[in-house]
Amino acid sequence: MAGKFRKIATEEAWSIPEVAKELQKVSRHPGPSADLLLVRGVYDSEPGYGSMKFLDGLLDVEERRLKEMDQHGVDMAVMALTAPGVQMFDADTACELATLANDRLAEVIRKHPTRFVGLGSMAPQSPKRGALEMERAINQLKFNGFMINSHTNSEYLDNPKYWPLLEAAEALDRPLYIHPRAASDGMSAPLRDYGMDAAMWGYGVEVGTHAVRIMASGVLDRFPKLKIVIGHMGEAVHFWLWRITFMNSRAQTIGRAPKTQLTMDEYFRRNFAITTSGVEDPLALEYSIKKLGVDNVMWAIDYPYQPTAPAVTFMDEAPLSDEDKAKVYAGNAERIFRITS
Ligand code: 1WB
Ligand code: MN
Repeated sequence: MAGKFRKIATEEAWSIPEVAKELQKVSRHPGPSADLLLVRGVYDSEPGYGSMKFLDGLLDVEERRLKEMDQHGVDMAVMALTAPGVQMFDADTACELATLANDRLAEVIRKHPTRFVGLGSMAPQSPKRGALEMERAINQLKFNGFMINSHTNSEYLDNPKYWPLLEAAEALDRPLYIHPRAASDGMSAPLRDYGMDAAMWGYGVEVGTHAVRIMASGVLDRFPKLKIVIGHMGEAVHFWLWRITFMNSRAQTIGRAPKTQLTMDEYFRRNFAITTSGVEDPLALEYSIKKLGVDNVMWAIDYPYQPTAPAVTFMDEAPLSDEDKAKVYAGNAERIFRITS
C-alpha cells in the first residue's frame, strides 16, 4: 500500500456461519437479554438491521472487505469475532464455537499474513477452558490479543470467577479488548427504547460501567500488567476520569469502595488504551490525545458497522503532526498488539 501512513484498523468485526446460525437460534428464544433486539435483526428475519447487510459484511473477507481496504489504503485490520461473540451460548457450545472461530480466523491470517491479525475469542462461561483457549490463541495461532464482549450472563470481569481470564491475558502479555454488547439485565430496562440498546448509547454505558468496575474493584492491583483496550473513543470513560477519581477517593474514605493501591486516574493511564472506532469527531480525538497521551490512542474503523471512507478521511484530516498521526494510525497498534508482520 502506497499511502503516506501505514494504516492499521484495530477494531474490525468478523463472524463465521456457525456462530451466525447459533445466534439465529438464540434470537428465537424469548429472554431478558437486551442483545436480542439487535441479534434478531442482524441474524434473523426481523426488519431494520437486516437492511443494513451487516451479516454479509461480517462473513466476508475477500469479496468486499479486502477490496475496501485496498481502495482506501488500509494496510491491516485487527479482526475479532463480532459482539456478542460466544457469550450468549451455553458453556459447551461457547467453548466449541470460540475454538472454531479462532481456527477460521487463523486460516484467514495464514492466507493474508500482511493484511490481517487476530484477537482470540474465548468462552468466559467456562473460565478455565477459556484461559486454555487464550493460551492456544497466542502460542499456536499467533494471535495478538483477546476480545471479550463485556458482561457474561450479566456478570463482570471483576468477579473472581473470571480472574483466570485476566491472569491468562497478563501472563501471555497480550491486551484484552473489551467490546460492547447490550447492557446487562439489571441495567437494560431504560435502554430498550428509541434504539438506545446498541451502539447509539447502551453499548457505551455497558463498557463504561465495566471499565469503572474493573478500576474501582481494585482487581488491577492483582493484575498490574494487564492491558485493556476499549473502543468507541474510550467509551467516554476518560471524559469522566477526574470525577471518577475524585468520587472514588471519597467512596474509599467513607468505606463504600475498597482501598486501592492507585487512584482511578492512575489505573486508567497504566492499564488502558483506547481506539477511535465509530467516533469520527476531531474534538473528541483532540481531547483524548491531550488527556491520555498520543501513545494510548489507536485508529479503528469498526467495519462493517461503520463505512471505511469517512473513517480514513477523519484521520487524514486530523490536525496532528506526521509523527503523532503515524502513531495513531499504526505505531501504537504495532506496539500494543505486538504486530510484527
Ligand atoms: C453496531 C455497531 C452493531 C457495533 C453491532 O452489532 C456492533 C451498529 C454487534 O452500528 O448497529 C459496534 O461494534 O460498534
Ligand atoms: Mn465496535
